[in-house]
Amino acid sequence: MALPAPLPPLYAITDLGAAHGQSHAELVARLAAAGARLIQVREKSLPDGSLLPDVIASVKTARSAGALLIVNDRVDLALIAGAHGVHLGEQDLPAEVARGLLGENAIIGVSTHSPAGALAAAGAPVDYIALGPIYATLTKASERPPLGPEALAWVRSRTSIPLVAIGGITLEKVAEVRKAGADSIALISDLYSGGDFEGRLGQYLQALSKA
Ligand code: TZP
Ligand code: MG
Repeated sequence: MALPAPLPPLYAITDLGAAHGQSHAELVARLAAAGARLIQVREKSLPDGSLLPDVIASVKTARSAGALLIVNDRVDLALIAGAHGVHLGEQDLPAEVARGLLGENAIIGVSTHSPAGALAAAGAPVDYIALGPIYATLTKASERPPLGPEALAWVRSRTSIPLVAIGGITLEKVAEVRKAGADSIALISDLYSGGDFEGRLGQYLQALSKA
């Protein structure tokens, strides 16, 4: 499995809602230029056929910038585009099936929503586990209550698999989630909400270098 150790501490996720008409690939280029080394293309609305050229361009852009490009949900697009990997949720293909399609060198991550679920997922052929929401978030409409950093700590004390914290993370929470055992923090809303996401990303990288 081709995940670098340690996992890049910042996991930037694309959001076309914040992109003001830019494509995922344009966002990927700007995120990578600002220092992101692990980037996920997350697209919940566009159909596969419309998204494919953007994913192909995103992979090309990320590769030339030395960043890893992970595709959310869509294993087929990841395979066609030669992405570094996929991020799977409960509604997506099982990790075992994605592994069979993408091969041993692909990076496969999964979303989990409880400490027990995260621990169970560590038994699947995955390279990292995302756990969330850690804090309250508006990005993903869901009834799920925030798990708190203690959920990360619980999982961290029971498995050594790379852990990604997601959901409601802000700059002020970086030290807390890192202390709880997150190898990486995944960001959407707090990255884009201020308008200057490259500047915000720089602030995160600086905070992460100390946490
Ligand atoms: N899963 C749980 S929260 C979330 C996903 C994909 C979105 C990211 O959260 P935020 O609060 O926008 O950084
Ligand atoms: Mg999904």
